[in-house]
Amino acid sequence: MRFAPVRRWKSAAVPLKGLMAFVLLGFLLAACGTGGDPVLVQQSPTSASSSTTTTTTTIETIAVVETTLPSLDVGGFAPVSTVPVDTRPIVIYDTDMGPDVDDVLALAILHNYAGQGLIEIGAITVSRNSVPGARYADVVNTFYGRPDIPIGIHKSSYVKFDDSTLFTAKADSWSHELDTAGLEDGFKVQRRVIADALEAERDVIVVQTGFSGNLADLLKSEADDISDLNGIDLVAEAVSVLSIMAGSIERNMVEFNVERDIGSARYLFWKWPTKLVLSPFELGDQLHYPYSSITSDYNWVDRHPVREAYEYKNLTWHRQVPPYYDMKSWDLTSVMWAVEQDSPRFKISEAGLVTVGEDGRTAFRPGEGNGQRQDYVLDRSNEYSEQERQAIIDEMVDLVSFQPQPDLERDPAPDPADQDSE
Ligand SMILES: [Ca+2]
Repeated sequence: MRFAPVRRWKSAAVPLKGLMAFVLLGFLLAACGTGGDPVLVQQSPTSASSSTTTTTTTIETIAVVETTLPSLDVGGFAPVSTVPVDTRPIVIYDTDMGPDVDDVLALAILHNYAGQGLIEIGAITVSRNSVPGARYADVVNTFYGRPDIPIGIHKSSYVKFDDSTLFTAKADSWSHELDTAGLEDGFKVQRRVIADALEAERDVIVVQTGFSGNLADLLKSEADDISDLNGIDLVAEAVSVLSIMAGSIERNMVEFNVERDIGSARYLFWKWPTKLVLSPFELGDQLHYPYSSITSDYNWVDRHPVREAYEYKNLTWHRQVPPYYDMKSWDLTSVMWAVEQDSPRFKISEAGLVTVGEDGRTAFRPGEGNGQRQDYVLDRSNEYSEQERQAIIDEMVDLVSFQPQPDLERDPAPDPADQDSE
């Protein structure tokens, strides 16, 4: 809600009414899901053409519906971007997907941004050797109508979690299709997405909200059949920024994402060649996604992968409101900053350098650089007023829980056979 898209994106040339209708159609279709199956938010021109009247705007890749769709509350969201599809930044989301639930909410936000036309989700790479983690990412992608997003995992990871104890175990209960036997190493998936983007002259943004194994392997990678460039050169050529949730600046602690794979984190922070923006532990720690939103904002569909992940387990480190909790929103901050870079919502430090010590402790050295890049830190929450902090939380809630208006919620789901009679 209430943010200005990144400045490099041109302002809207398509009538707002049509744009809003396009957004609304997607969520109308989402509301038409059946029973307990995942619903699909169709975004393609093909899906838009299911309406009786369609008009193709000057943006040839977006078909805008000019019908009398019910009015939906779109909160304070920006209208759909008119940035042509083939020039939108491509986001690679690298996530541990499982040990904590903020990754799921962060992924939902990416789908919201993609639905607004602000970005394209290029790939999801799981920074654990976890098929269930990959599957839950695919569940979320399928739920939001993007079942074909490439997914990779960190096969050589030594980070161990028992997925049977995590929400990722729930992936079995969702209908989705993922070639688990064919899952590739995350760095290879990343190489392919970046190489394709480079050829197409498109910007890539990388968001990391887990461990650093995939990105360290990417930087160590050599030229191959995917690209003639090694990993560092490939990143330097095509990736504008790494937005990363990791580390602690204010506290004398080793943050979880770093602690589980210190070697990879040290390599990443040593070698990453382009701009890096760090969301430290302290920021998300003070931004609590309200559990009351989970119980009230997701009931427009029988099953919602965000709600189910959130409620799967009582995670004690989040506990605010028993028996569940207001979730500390670490990973959401890095996703939001990655796409809303010019928004005044987040305060950002002066340029400097983030380093990771042998013990995993992170430090920020203002004014320094490593000859290749300079880093920035999203300011800690104690530098925000209560009003500013609440504004971020409100935006998080809007971004994650985007939904049809109550009049649609009350309507029974249409018979799927009717939808096929277009
Ligand atoms: Ca995470």
